[in-house]
Amino acid sequence: MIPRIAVVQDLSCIGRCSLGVAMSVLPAMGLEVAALPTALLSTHTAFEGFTFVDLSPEMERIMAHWKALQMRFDAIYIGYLGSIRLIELTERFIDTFRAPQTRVILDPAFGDNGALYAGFDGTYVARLRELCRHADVILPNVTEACALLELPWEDSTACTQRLVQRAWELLDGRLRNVLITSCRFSEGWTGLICAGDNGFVYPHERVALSCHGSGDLFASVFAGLMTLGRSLPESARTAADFTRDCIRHSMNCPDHRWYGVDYEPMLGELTRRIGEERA
Ligand code: PXL
Repeated sequence: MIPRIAVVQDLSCIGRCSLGVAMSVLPAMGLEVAALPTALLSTHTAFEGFTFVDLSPEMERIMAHWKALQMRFDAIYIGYLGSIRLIELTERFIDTFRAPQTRVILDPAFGDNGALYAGFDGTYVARLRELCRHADVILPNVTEACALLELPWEDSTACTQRLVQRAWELLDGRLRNVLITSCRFSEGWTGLICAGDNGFVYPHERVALSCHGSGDLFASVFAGLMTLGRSLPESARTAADFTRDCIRHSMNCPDHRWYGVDYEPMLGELTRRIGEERA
């Protein structure tokens, strides 16, 4: 049986992020995607003049239909939502479709580099903190983890150190693991810290390139591996290595900053790596 993963996030028509990434990466990993778009945008919100339509009315209709069909999901992967109403509906989605074995993976996706994305404020972050309690694992980057914990953000090892000490405070409700991405370790080293059950640290070499959408690529690969039954540390390391390799690949392309990571030539490699691990 091919595992089925529900993906709840926006569709940005340009800029390689969110559903666009999930719908190409997850099938390459052997998963069936049930796509639930939360919003439709002309581009992601870092482009000047983007259009945005909140799809919450349609999301309610889709959820009602899926409920009538008694749809079952092996995992639910949630990313960028876009409004308080969409957060509320996503909470309802989890309550309606979560079965005992369904893993719920949430990437808060509301900020980066010390700032919130366009259109978000403290009220949005506070409501999202509530949603985190309904997930098994959350994947904030350092900016998002600081905002969720109401800590000041800095691009520094001191900031990572503060998160190591405080991340456990987010473990509430069903939440068992907080996996923080783009942490700063010593000079030239970046990586992951994971608080919660079997916590760990995974430092790796920093690639000198900041690519929009790299968090979404990491989250898709991570969610896919978890759905395939891999352990959390293995899923995190494999997803981090793959994302880093794709960013390296993007070094040749001048458009990477806004148009996202050049991951397409690496999809075959992803399929191969997963097959090798399985063998
Ligand atoms: O990559 C995260 C993301 C997803 N979706 C939208 C975004 C962003 C980041 O800016 O704007 C619409």
